[in-house]
Amino acid sequence: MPNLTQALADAAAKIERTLDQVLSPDNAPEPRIYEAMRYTTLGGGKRLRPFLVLQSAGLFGVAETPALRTGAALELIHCYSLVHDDLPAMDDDDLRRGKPTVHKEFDEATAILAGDALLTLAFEVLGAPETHDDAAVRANLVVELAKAAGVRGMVGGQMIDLQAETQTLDLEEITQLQRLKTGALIAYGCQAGAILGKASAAGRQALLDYARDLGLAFQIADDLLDVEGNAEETGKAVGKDAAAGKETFVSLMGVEGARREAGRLADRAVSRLEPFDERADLMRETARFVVDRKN
Ligand code: GRG
Repeated sequence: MPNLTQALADAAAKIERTLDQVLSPDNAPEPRIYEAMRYTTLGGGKRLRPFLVLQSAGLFGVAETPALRTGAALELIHCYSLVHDDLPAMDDDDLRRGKPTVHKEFDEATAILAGDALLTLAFEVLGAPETHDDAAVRANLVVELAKAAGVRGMVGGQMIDLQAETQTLDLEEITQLQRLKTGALIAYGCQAGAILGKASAAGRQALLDYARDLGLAFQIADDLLDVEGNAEETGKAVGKDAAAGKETFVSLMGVEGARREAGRLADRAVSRLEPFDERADLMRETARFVVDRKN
């Protein structure tokens, strides 16, 4: 069985090449916007979301190019969200993936435009015939990504998060917030392979159930890193939630309680993959990885 660390590194290298291709500045009207898009997208990040696309695609025998292009589109959306989240009007962060954030390296207006351009490029990539020869599959990929990234997904979760600065949320509300803000893109990564491979409804549902637990476990680990991690390892500022007085899984459950809950969710995520054979082993390992990660 391939080792997860090696598999993540191999997938990241392939995704890097695909992102480099789709971010090629050929015929760019203005090089600066491409510089900012490439600065924020290339050469960093765990590439966990595209990894999930590649793994779920592997369960259904999907060819490499469709999986890589779908994974790259998802990573473009993730990168856009990080650029906008780091802006002064949102989280106001200076450090991301171990280097200055886009508005620090370039300027605020360029960061807004680079985020907008990454968001729209994602849909251009998915809609192109190279992504899948069946137009219905491409349409499904586009619609599901729009839902995951938009008001019923990540953007909706971010809005609740902004409001949480002035009101106290309970565990149920935090769970709902995080299912949208972080969980929706992770869920897209897990179901993308099923869409590409025209899988049965049952296969797609099993992956969505896995993703629901994985996404929450991932977010609890993120909250733990904000308390216990350091900027050197995480590549971003830590201690921000407590400084902002925000409720998180850790503030509500305590460090030990949060760690236990992340472990429980990871175990349940693994059990959701029961219908799949050993081709799902790396997804099983991924559930452990997201709770044990240091960045
Ligand atoms: C601005 C529309 C809009 C949304 C922002 C995702 C998000 C919503 C903000 C990011 C803030 C944040 C730190 C969220 C916690 C979970 C998360 C998305 C962490 C970063 O993802 P990783 O750990 O990062 O996969 P890398 O750099 O490895 O890709």
